Amino acid sequence: MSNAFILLGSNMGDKKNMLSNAVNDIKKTIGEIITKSSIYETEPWEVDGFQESYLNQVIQINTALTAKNLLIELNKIETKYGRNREIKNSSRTLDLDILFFDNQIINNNDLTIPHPRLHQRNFTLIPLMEIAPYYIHPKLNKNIEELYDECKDPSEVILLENE
Ligand code: PH2
Ligand code: MG
Ligand code: MG
Repeated sequence: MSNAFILLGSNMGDKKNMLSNAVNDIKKTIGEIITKSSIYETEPWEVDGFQESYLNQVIQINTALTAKNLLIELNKIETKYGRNREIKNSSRTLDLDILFFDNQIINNNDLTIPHPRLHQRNFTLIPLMEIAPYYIHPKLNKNIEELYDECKDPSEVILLENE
């Protein structure tokens, strides 16, 4: 069994419903959900032109899949909810990114683990810090709290109530 952290994001349509449908699909096709962060409303980060705010959430899972097969299954769930990948960083119904996969370091064309930008973004660090503040980044050798303290991203991340 492997342990993985996944970032969920949505900024189109019924965003909150999208995240909960994705969590249910992950449970069915990928593995057990160990922990879920709250849902946060986050300012669009490094996108061109106007975009709606995002909802982001991080979950921790156990899975029997390899990292490569996990990516394939996550892509299927994104496609099921209408994700269209033509334009980089365009608005999306659902984005599922692998942040960590055990302590593996992977650098392939289609898969980089740990996620290469996770330490630069409040929208990832804040939900991750809620559920795993002392988890050590296997490449940077710092924990999530330390990475957040060093992160210079000024963008706003707001805890959604009733989560
Ligand atoms: N995802 C991106 C680009 N910008 N901004 C926020 N707030 N949340 C995201 O999930 C996000 C983003 C590319 O995947
Ligand atoms: Mg993605
Ligand atoms: Mg992404």
